Amino acid sequence: MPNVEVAIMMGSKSDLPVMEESAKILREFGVSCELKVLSAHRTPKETAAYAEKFRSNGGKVFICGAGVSAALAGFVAAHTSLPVIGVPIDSSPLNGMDALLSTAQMPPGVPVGCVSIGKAGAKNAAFLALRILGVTDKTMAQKLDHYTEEQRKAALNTDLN
Ligand code: RP5
Repeated sequence: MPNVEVAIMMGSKSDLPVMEESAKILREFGVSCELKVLSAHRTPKETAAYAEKFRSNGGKVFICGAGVSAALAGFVAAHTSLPVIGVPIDSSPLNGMDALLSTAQMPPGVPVGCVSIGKAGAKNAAFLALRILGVTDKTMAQKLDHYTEEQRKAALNTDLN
């Protein structure tokens, strides 16, 4: 079995319908990923241990989705120097605005790349992870160029009549 390159973490199983959008895209591009329920608030010790160990197991990028007062991405970023992408989840009465601010507003020196709220954000988290992998993986960079070209052609071929 190949090493897991991208960890997809989420604060609760209730986040899965959003976060599986990241997994679908990574798998389409042939990237091994692992989905885990781990929470900054509910399982802090296990979350820290996972974040600290991931690099030594061959891991390269974290994608972290959480809702409400979303500490997960920031908490993981505090326990690794690998890139961390945060997906704010719209699971609260504030429709994810609380998670957006708590994911994005990190103190200097502990970066989280925050994408947009919900499924669109989860998809872009995967594309951003692929671009990070593409910095050193030429084949991945070519696959992404091909995808961009296909998107361009599809947009230009849109028939509205
Ligand atoms: C957050 O609380 C989770 O990321 C989830 O978005 C939200 C609600 O969790 P559950 O009560 O559904 O487990 O920590």
